[in-house]
Amino acid sequence: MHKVVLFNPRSANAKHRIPNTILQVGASIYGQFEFVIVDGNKEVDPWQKINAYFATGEYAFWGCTVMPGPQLQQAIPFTKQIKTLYPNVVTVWGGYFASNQFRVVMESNCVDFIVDGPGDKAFPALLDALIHKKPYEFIQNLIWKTEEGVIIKNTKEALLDQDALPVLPYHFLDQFYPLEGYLPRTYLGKRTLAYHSSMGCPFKCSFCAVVPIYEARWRGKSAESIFRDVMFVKEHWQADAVEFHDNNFFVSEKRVRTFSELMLGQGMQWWGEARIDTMDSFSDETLTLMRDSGCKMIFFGAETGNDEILKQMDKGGKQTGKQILSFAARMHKFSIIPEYSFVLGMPADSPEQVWRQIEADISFIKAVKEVNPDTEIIIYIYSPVPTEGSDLYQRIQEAGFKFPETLEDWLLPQWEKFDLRRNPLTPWLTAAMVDRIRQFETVLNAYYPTTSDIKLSNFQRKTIRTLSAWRYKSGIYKFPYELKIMQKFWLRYRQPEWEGA
Ligand code: B12
Ligand code: SF4
Repeated sequence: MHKVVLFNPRSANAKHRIPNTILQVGASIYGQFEFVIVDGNKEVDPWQKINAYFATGEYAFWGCTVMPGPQLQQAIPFTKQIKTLYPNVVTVWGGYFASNQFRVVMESNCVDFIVDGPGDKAFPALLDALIHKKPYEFIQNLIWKTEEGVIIKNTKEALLDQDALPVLPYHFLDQFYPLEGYLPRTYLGKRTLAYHSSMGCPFKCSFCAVVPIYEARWRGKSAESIFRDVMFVKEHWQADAVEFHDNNFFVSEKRVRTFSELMLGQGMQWWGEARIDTMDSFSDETLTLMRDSGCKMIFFGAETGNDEILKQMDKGGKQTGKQILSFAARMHKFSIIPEYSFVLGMPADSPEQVWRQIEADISFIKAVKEVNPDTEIIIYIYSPVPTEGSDLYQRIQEAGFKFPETLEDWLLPQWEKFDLRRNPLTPWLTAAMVDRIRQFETVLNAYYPTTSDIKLSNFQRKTIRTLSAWRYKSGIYKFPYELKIMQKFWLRYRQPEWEGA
């Protein structure tokens, strides 16, 4: 028997979104190969279910998606266990961790194949080859190992026409886990749909995990297809808001305009991720249309106000500190909330220089809040991504940073925190620097409680703001215990690493 178990390891504590990765991988084999879906987010003990499937002897394939961080805590032990108990089962991994850390994954000997990038063609082709004993050695987007143990990375396929991909089998997923359980209440609406409308990104920021996989390529579904899918879920499961999980939803102004026109009057709020320089080139007319169609907030990688570092990050060369500030002010006019993410703690030539960069970014974030207090700020500590060949990667290696050398090491608590961009493990950052960044974040979140926190009353907002004012204004962020206590009980500012947007 040649059935497939598709697995989404646990990735969040609550408010689970539709597992779009597994859904799309499922779409690629739907109607061709029999498969089941196991979602670690929805199971108390997923192993029990997985083991029961394999114990029937009907299942020959294990397909697991893996992003860095907590997903590894199920992906690694379960895959190893399958290889031990069911050695004939073929194990296939895909996703950002599998692609970017392919050596360590293949050397673990528990993963037989990695689908490197989109699996829409590669996965059915691999299953077909293995079942019908055809050669798989030339399937594009595949990483495999020769009998001698040599790891081979096949060529990448051109990005497929996204409108020609099979439709997402929402009803099939619904048979395993009721779809309405994937439409959580968020600040956007009562039933929020997560949707992914494009693959890749046309840029090459040197710190970004998308670049090694997509190599500056991007292809999106048409506005009409997106609208069709959104309306399908609205009609069948009453979705009333949408989060676009694309790396870069706003690459094409034309696509955004058409989508916004289609969404007018639907009463659905929506959110997506964009670049500041791209969106700053959008016309006022487009921004107005976006707002009128329900676009409430947009996530931007602002990264830093330091032009020198922006250049190092290779943001495409167009984004500047000045533009980040003026764009925040521009968004204010259109009542679209910019959500700016900053990356603090980049490497520098000396510890003094690292400190100067951190302090400059803190002042810059305060300046952003000055021009548009509605701007939501997300602060990350820089966690390197292995973009081999980039100047930045060269620099972090020279500074003594090393990734784990075995798959098991990725399970250590310090690497899990690294993935969550909470504990950088980068040799140039001292504990005092990390504390300064985190303490500033605490004070900032208290002085400007986020608008997306739907549970906070006006009274609570005012109280916490008043209490934190002296710290925010004086720059004394040390030991903000009083704010921490209030935040623990009142504030639940968004933690995208666990909840998504
Ligand atoms: C939704 C999402 C989440 C959700 C969880 C999703 C889930 N699986 O349950 C939440 C919000 C919880 C989350 C958390 C995190 N995430 Co996340 N997440 C995403 C996001 C926005 C969308 C993923 C998605 O649905 N894609 C849609 C599908 C269709 O595309 P795809 O995943 O690429 O899948 C295709 C191929 O990769 C391949 N494929 C993938 N898996 C498999 C498996 C098999 C068997 C096969 C054959 C093929 C295959 O085929 C698919 C179809 O073509 C991506 C960014 C992005 N746009 O992809 C980031 C992203 C994957 N996350 C990322 C990160 C870093 C995290 C965090 C670790 C940290 C953080 N601060 O966000 C946390 C922690 C994760 C955890 N707790 O385990 C990074 C990974 C970067 C990296 N360094 O490798 C990304 C790329 C965002 C980014 N640009 O930084 N995330
Ligand atoms: S624009 Fe965003 S998604 Fe694209 S390469 Fe840069 S950081 Fe990555």
